[in-house]
Amino acid sequence: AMLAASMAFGAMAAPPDYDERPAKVEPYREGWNYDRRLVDITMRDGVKLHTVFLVPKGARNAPILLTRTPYDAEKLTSNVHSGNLIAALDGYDNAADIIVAGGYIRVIQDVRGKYKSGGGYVMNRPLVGSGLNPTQVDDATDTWDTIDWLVKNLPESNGRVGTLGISYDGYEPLVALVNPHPALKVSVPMNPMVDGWRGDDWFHNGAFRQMNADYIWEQVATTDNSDPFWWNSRDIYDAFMRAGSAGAFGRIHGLDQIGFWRKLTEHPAYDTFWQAQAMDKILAAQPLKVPVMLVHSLWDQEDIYGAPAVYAALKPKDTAGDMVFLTLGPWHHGQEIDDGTHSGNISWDQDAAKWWRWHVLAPFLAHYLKDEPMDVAPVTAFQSGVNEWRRLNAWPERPAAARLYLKPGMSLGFSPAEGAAETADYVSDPAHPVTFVPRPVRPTGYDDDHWTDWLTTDQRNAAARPDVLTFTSEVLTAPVTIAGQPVVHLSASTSGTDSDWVVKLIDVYPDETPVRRDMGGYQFAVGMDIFRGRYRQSLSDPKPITPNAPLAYSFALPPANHVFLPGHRIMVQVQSSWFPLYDRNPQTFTPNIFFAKPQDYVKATQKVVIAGPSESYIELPLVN
Ligand code: PG9
Repeated sequence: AMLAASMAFGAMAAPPDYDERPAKVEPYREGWNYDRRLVDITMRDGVKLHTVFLVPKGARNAPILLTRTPYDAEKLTSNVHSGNLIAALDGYDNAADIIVAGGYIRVIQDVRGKYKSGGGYVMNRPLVGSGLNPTQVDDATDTWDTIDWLVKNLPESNGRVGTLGISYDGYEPLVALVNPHPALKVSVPMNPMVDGWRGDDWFHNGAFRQMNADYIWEQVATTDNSDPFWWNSRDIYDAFMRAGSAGAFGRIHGLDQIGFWRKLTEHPAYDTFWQAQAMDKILAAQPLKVPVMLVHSLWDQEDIYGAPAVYAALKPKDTAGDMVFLTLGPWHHGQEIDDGTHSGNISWDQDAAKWWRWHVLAPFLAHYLKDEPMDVAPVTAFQSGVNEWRRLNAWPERPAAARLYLKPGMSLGFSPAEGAAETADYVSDPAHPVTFVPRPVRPTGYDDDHWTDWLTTDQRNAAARPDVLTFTSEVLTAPVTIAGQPVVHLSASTSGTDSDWVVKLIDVYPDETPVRRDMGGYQFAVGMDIFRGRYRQSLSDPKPITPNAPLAYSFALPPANHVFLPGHRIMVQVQSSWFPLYDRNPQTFTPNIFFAKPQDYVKATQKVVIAGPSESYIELPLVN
């Protein structure tokens, strides 16, 4: 009987589904202080870009602040689904306090090919005319078309647009400067991606920043970043060490499916692929039409190269001195819109981000977008050590000229060592690389906080290793002030045929410190960077290193605006790996390190010259 009934039921036509969802809803918005609008703006090639508008209630003659992002415009503008704009905006890219106080119309747009925008996605889409973009559209044309739509379709606006953003979103205000729309009145690139090979996200002087693997997968594999990268290991040190080379890691994790990953592996050297995209080079060749403030974080763990490089490229064009501005803040990547009281264990004795937002960013934007007066110095630079903001007329304040020598007795001094040639030696073993932070190493990100402030972590962990050379000055009896980019001049040999050199300039705190007793002896890095030895003679044409011959390696450290206080010491550390942030140098020259074979990874004896005709030194931009 049951079977018969079910068969009979099956034979009946199933009733149509029903749906309780209304065709359209009018959400309750009583008390909201802004209107939220979603518009898909059509670009010149017909592609529609998804754009979020947050228009303060009653806005009239209000300027527009535009951010273009690959990180989900809708998410960025509803971090707290709130009727109060300052809450909705709070988070990445939004200096919410001064945007709301300034009465700006906030516009955030998904870049082409991401989230709800149409079109194709290309990581930092190269500009039309770069030789790398086969189309007639790029982020510059998309920005132009967007601004043109905004000023023609936003009756609440005063027809003036500013662009600002952090990181990738800081790259966008830079490309907006190429053939800028006439309504673009100011640009504030914050911690921008500028040159992915020299010193921003992808490489530093040729050493590959492999820990961005998850970002590349999540950013490119899906339009909405919906497929999380699977590390298959809690301590990603193990994930990378087990794989061997970065290329092998990519193959294991499916990254070969990603076009951008393949481009990285095909362009390990500073070739045209990288040089044609370098925004400092591109903007150096452009007329200066829009006032711009480059915003740099002195402890930027992601884009520590870009802002100073663009400033150096543009400043010579600013003959009247009123178009190109620079901020150097005591921040990690993007911290300028957050709590600026400290970076990791280092306290700034004030909220250095809030001060900057209200005393520099707010008047700077208001001047160009609302004709308000401003008194912003060409360079606003935080002087760490004394922890005070400085108004400077130019940057660097001093050229790197004072030689701090690495000397016998693992000492440092401003005069070279006398006597016969001498070296300080260590064995660099790729099977036991120096880590950039203590293990377990977690993925980059802002949940596990070791990544955000890792540049200010205590360097004593490294100093304790036999494969890290540590040179230390006497206790200072007078301040030593630097204001510029130190330049490393290492004279060193390796028993291998390739090698990485990591050099760190460190402020060593007194053994006993008041108030913050835990900071006694802290080794606070003022500037650190890595250089891949194969590029010693040419960044674009790598060559094997002659084994066991002392050779010269020169490279700049990031900008520093620091006072080594009396009672402190200056320290320099030298090592040959920085894992797993950077891929390991096998220390055997191979055509492409991405595809080094297990047998290429060999121990090498490193000898740093510390006395004799070619001893090593760091040129410091010494103020006193
Ligand atoms: N500069 C950040 C980033 C870019 C690429 C890889 C990893 C990080 C950023 O845009 O947030």
